[in-house]
Amino acid sequence: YRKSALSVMATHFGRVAAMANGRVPFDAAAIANNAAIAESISKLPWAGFVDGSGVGDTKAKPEIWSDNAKFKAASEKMQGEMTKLAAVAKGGNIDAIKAQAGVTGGTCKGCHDDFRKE
Ligand code: ASC
Repeated sequence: YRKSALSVMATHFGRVAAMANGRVPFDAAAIANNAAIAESISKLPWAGFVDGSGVGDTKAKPEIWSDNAKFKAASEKMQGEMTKLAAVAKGGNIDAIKAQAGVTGGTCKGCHDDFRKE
């Protein structure tokens, strides 16, 4: 469940990032739609990090459970920045979207650096 939710979120955030980076032509409606979906999905993965589920085919590091307050804080930071991205995306200002997409992507990376195995 958590892998699926993170994968769907990454797909929709990736569509925003691709337009913010200029790899895909800017489309205001598509960027707002994808950012809104990424924001919704950002709330979902966390219920999947059940105690004892850090075994088997997973990149989840044990620190998710041993330092759970830090993990929770990192996940909440990302959700907050995803909410800001959805709001900015609605506004349609490409420079503001670019800036916020960078901040939001940084919160994805920050959590991966600490809590995801290579
Ligand atoms: C993505 C994605 C991530 C983040 C990260 C940002 O599109 O799937 O995990 O952005 O690469 O640094």
